Amino acid sequence: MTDIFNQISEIVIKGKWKKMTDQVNLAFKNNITAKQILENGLLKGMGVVGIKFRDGEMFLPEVLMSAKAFKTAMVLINPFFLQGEKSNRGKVLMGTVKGDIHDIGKNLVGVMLKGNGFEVADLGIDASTEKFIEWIEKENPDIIGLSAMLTTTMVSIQKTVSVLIEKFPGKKIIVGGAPVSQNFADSIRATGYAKNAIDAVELCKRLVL
Ligand code: B12
Repeated sequence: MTDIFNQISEIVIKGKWKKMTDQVNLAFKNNITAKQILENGLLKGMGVVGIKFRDGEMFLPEVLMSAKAFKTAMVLINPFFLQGEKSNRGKVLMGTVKGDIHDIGKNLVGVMLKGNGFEVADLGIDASTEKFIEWIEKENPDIIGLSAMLTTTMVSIQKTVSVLIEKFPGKKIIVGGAPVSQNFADSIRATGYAKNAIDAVELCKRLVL
């Protein structure tokens, strides 16, 4: 079992995405759950990628391949997360802010929310404030979720949130992503913050009560 997790993790680290499907299927054959694949294989591997990238041991093209490997596995495990509750708890609009193209975390939050009875609208990456406004008017979500993974794009979160608070008073706005914290969320007057997808689900459940 440990070996299968290590293999999945290695595939992410080495970016050997073509090998991912076989490995995930092997994990399923061994009764390993989607949650275990995610936590013990994929996230572990991406954690190592993050460290190697930070330390200059991995470069952008390699990290892109790692992201591709991660996403290949997500396509296979997503259906298991989506089998959860069928109730309609409300709608969440998710987007990655202007200047930022990271979407793995945002997508994971979206999948977990869907599996817990939320409807999710996804406006994608590198989204301007105008795009958020357009989508809010179109989708009328109960909660708006903004993701940022770069210290530089925390400014985009701040800018967008301040406009959204003015334009849609009372709308619930949540923020997240690696450089984001509860303190930052409080300082920009966001309604909430969560550090990962599991906590994001709990946060959204509380907000729609
Ligand atoms: C994969 C990756 C990439 C991929 C992204 C592929 C993709 N489609 O997403 C690529 C190769 C494209 C990339 C590019 C870059 N990256 Co990059 N990347 C990463 C890496 C290694 C992993 C991110 C990831 O997917 N993690 C796994 C997911 C599951 O976790 P997560 O994203 O944190 O999401 C969870 C939580 O944060 C939270 N969450 C996320 N969003 C939201 C939203 C809400 C509302 C809520 C409630 C919660 C929430 O829940 C999620 C699920 O649990 C990180 C390292 C790291 N430590 O994060 C660097 C990292 C984020 N990247 C970094 C950098 C510098 C870059 C580049 C600028 C590099 C360059 N020189 O060009 C570019 C930026 C391009 C751009 N304009 O955005 C730095 C940022 C440093 C900083 N402090 O600003 C990091 C931290 C790496 C490092 N240590 O140096 N990157």
